[in-house]
Amino acid sequence: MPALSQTDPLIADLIAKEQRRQETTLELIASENHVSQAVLDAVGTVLTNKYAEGYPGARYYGGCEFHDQIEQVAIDRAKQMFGCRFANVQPHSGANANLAAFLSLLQPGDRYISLNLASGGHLSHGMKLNTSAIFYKPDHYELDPKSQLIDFESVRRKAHEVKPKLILCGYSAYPRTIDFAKFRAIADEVGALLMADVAHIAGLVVGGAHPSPFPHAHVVTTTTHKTLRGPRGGLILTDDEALSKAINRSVFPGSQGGPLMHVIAGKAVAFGEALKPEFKAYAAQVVRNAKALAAALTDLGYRLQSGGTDNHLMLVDLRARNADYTGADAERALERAGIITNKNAILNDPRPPKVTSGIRLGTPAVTTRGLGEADMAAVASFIDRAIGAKDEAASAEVRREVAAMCERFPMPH
Ligand code: DSN
Repeated sequence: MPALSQTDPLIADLIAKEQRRQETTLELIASENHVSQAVLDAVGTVLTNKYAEGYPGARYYGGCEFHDQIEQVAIDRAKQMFGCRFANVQPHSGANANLAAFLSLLQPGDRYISLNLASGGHLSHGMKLNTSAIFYKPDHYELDPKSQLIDFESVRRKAHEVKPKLILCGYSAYPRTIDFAKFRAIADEVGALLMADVAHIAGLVVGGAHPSPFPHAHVVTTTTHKTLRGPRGGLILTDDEALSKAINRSVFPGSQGGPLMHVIAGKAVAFGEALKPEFKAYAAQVVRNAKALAAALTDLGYRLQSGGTDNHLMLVDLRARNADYTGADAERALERAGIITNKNAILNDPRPPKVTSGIRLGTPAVTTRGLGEADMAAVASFIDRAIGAKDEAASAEVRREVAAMCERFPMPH
C-alpha cells in the first residue's frame, strides 16, 4: 500500500510539520501529553474500519470477535486502575462522557451544582451554551476569595439552598487537592449523588499522587489523554451495578453510535502502561516538577493562584509582574519562544475569556520527556525571558535555548 506521503503529500507534510513542532517546543498545556509509540501504533490500525455498536458479547454487527476481546481488556484494565467495579470505555471524549453520565443520573430540568467555567470548572459542567446547561439546571458553588481554595461552606450553602440531584466536582484549572470525602458528606446531607470528573488528575490518581474519588463518588468521569497519557477519549466508572447499566444505556444508544474501536485499543494500551510501576514514578515526578516550577516562578516575582500547587498545574496571575500584560499576550509571546501554554482566567478576572490575566501551566508532557525538578528553574527562566522579550532577537534567543533543551529530552517516539 503506498505511504501517506505518496497518496496525500499535503496531509503527510502537515502531519510531519506538527510532529516537528511538538518535538522542538516545550508543551506546558496542563491538559496535554505525549503518548507512547505503542499507543500511536494501536490507534493507527484497521480497527477503525469496524462498526461495533453494542458491548462485548452483545453487538449489533457481525465480525466483532477481536473487538470484544480488545474492549474487554480496556474495561478490565480501567477497573483495575481505579479499583472500581464497572467501566465504560466508549465515550469519544470527556464532554461526551459527561453528557452520558448526566443522561443516566438526571432528568431534563433537574438541578445540580458545580464550579463554573470562569472559576476553573469544565465547559461541560454547566457553561450556558453546553448541553449541561441547555437540558439541565446548573447552579454554582464558589472558591474562597482569600485562599482561592474550594469554599466548602459555599458548597454546603448552595447544596441546602438548591437541593440538587447531583453535586459535581473535578476541575479544569484547580491547582489543589480535591477532598472527595467532604463533597460526599455534603451530598449525603441533601440526598444528592456525587459525580467526580477527574479528567485532569486521572493519571495522578492512578499513579497514587492524588487521593482517589472512590469510594466517595457515585460516578467518576475522565478523559484518557491528559495525565493518564492515553489517546484522546473519555471513560466512565462506577461501583454501583444499577448505575453502570444506566450509564451503558446512556453511552450507547443514548448519546453515541459506533464506538471508536481503534481508540479503545489505544486506551487499553495506555491503561496497561498506567498499571506498570514506572507510571507511579511518573505521576510523582509530574507533581514534583509542578511544585519546582511553581517555586521558581514565585521566586521570579509571579503570583500563583492559591499560592502554589499540589498537583500537575498552576495558574499564573500575570498582573503581579506587569498590570498591563494579558494572558493572550503571554500565550503569544511564549509560543514565539517555543513554549506552548494557554491563557486562562484568574479568579474574578476582569478581562474577557479570550484575553484573561493569566496563563495555566502544567508539567505532564515535559515530565514524559524526562525533564526533572532541576530543569524547572531553566523552564521558569525561559518563561520569564519570553514574556519580557523586548524584541524579536530576544525571543529568538529563548527559542534557540528551548530547542536545545528539547533535543536533550526527546519525545517518546
Ligand atoms: N479543555 C480541557 C482542559 O484544557 O482543561 C478540559 O476541559
